[in-house]
Amino acid sequence: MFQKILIANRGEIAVRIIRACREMGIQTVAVYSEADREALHTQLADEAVCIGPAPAADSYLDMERILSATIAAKAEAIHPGFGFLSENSKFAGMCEKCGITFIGPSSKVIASMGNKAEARRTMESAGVPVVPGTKDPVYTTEDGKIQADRIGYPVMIKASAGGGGKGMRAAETPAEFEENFRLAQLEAKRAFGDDTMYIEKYVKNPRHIEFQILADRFGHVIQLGERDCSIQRNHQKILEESPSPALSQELREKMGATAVRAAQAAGYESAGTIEFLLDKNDSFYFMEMNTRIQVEHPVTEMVSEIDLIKEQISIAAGLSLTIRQEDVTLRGHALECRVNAENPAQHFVPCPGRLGEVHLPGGCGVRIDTAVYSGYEIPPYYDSMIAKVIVRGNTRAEAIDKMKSTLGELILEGVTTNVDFLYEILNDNKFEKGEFTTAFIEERFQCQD
Ligand code: MV4
Repeated sequence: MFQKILIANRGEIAVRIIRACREMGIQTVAVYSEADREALHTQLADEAVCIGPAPAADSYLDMERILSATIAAKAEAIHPGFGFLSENSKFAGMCEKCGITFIGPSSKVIASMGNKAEARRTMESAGVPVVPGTKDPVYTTEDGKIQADRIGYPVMIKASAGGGGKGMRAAETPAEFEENFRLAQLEAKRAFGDDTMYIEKYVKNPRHIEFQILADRFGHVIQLGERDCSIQRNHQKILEESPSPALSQELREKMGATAVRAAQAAGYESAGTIEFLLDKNDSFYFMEMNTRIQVEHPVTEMVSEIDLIKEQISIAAGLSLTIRQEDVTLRGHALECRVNAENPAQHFVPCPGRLGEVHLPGGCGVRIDTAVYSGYEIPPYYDSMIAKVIVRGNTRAEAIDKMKSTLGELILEGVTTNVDFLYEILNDNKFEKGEFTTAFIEERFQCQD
């Protein structure tokens, strides 16, 4: 096992990783920006290294500085968490060259799943269902138009280098195609320096269902059930749950087996997620594979009682998975609410600032993943998510009630948060019935901008 790991992240996920390392007897090195001197991860780690100024580009995204800190501290591995460098194949490759273990899949697998058109091809070849669409890259409006006519409208225009909804635009009719293709391609060129596009049939108001995977280097691949992440706004998830209220046991098993096949086709190692769209007829399609630990991983931990960060670290250390598929038992129902320092009344504008009194709830089946404390100043440079409230109940109804009670006990003085907005979701009739799609927030609140 590793003796020392550097955590190339901040906030609640850095704290989460420090805790897992401590339980495993692994020493931890935090890295922090000048804005994070007082941050909890900086204080909780065994060692802490300042890696630069507040803007992420000069600190948490600075690959050389992070590698230097790793070598100087004599850490053997880097845990990238999510966001920042977690899906950066160049960084993973640099770690490989330096003899540092990147806790995640190989740089090659990150690159091949990061190219969404290539991932789509890999999955299609492995018999994993994909949305009808293009096989070859599309570079021009003219070619795109021919492909869209063949697929049939409406279509979705996507950037190969995109993902998570970036560089993506729908075209409902041929008349809309040219402009939307040009806009999506321009966005892709600007954001990724890559204007390779692909086109798919548009799936109307799908549900977002993702399966948690664990895979070791010996070819063992298991799945830990699904998370329903349909409650989102502008591709930012707000509330996640497991199991999905939309799946029958039969469909769950079919999708789970497909997710395992998808991970095998990718040659995957580490914790990862297979994202599917599910349409109203219960047809499901591979969308993307996320090669990182995800924000919403605690939802799976609550129903599986498996510590995904510990498993991810063990796998990276070269250990064989000790959990077999038949050992995985998913019990009860878990919900996660993302608490953001933002103002829903002002287009969800971020509201950083100094917290006053903070009270974090507790109780049976209640988990709070956060890095804030009374008097902590939320810096304006990073994500506005300040806490994840996760609950587990024996039933979905119990989990919803528990979430309401828990949010009711949460005190975060000094900043505006989305907690009241979360209540509105939890109190919604359609949500309570489990009848929602990715269009839920837009339809219910008319707040997509
Ligand atoms: C789609 C789609 C409809 N049809 N692809 C957005 C994120 C990315 N992972 C895939 N996304 C979508 N791809 C086709 N062919 C609708 C979405 C989509 C979506 C997907 C998951 C969760 C929320 C979403 C919100 C809007 C659109």
